[in-house]
Amino acid sequence: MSAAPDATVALENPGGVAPAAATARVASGLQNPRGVAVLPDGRLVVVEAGNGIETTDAAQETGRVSVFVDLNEDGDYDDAGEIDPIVSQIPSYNTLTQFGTGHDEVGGAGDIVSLGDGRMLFTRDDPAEGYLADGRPQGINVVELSLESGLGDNLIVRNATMNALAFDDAAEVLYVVESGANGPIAVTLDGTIRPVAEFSPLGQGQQAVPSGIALDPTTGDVLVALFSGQVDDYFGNVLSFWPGASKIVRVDPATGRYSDAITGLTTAVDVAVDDDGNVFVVELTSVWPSAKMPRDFDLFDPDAAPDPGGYTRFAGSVTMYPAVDGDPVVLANGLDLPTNITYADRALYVSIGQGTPGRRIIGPTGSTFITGELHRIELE
Ligand SMILES: [Ca+2]
Ligand SMILES: [Ca+2]
Ligand SMILES: [Ca+2]
Repeated sequence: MSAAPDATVALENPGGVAPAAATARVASGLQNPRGVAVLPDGRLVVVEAGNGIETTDAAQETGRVSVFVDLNEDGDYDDAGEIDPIVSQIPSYNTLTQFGTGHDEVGGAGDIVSLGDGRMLFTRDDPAEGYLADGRPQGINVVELSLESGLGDNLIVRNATMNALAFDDAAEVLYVVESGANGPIAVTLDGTIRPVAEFSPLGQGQQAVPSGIALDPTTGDVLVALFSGQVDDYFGNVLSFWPGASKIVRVDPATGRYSDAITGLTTAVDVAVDDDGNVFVVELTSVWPSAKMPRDFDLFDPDAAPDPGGYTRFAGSVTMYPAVDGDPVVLANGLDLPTNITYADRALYVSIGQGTPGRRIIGPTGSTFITGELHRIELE
């Protein structure tokens, strides 16, 4: 596996070379789109974390899981009736107001996987839901969902936000990465949990926060995106990440042994693998962290200054790392804070636009607003 390209290459495309794949925006006006599952019949199931407004009125909650169908077959999901919510009113929150992270980052429902028979599993994250008798926060769970019977039971309840899921259909094992544990867990469909590995800290001693996970169908390995935890800079300021420290690790789930697969990344936030073992990495942004937001920033004030929200916007990318020899290929760049990637049937689905929907930001051509979008990258 080759080293990562220079981040400036991904951002600027020197020589005017266009990204090496056709990208189309297939849905817009979403509220923090996250995980995408592709059903056997080709329909998409898309999770939206919502708008981040914390409310005690369940009817006002904005997280949802929807089936996306291209009814008029024009290649997108923006036409009437093409987005059909199957679970709505899922709690949503903003990490800025909830935890003072300095980022305009919405939490709630997150990743989703299809089990291949109409059943799915997705993550929920509601810090306001309270605690179980044993002290665990009951709002952080993986829950079952079925096209036939709707929302099911919790498969597991955990202590910290679960960032991503991958499902091995042959073994019927779910792999989960959590922000509070620096390694994946394996979960059987009866809810039995086995820790798989625990990663060492990254290059500057920061936590190896896993943000994305995928199964390599050619080897049975699990690939994990390590985003980087907070780290001090030269001046003692706390940075959200350290450019170059982020990486993809390859884990053998049987032994827990792991090794670096792709290093030198800036903000690897999710990873996907195709049937030939080519690896696709989505980076949230390609440049140094922008200034953090004050915790009391009014995210819903239409007159507030156009703050990026802690991460430089319109600098995200998708890069392919060939399974066999070959240089990395930038497939898309200039994306506005992408968070998730899913591979299916020679296409990649990329979820874009983290932050408070409708909040004013500066885009490549001036003032604009945060909007959630789903992009599809066609592979050859
Ligand atoms: Ca359509
Ligand atoms: Ca359309
Ligand atoms: Ca993913």
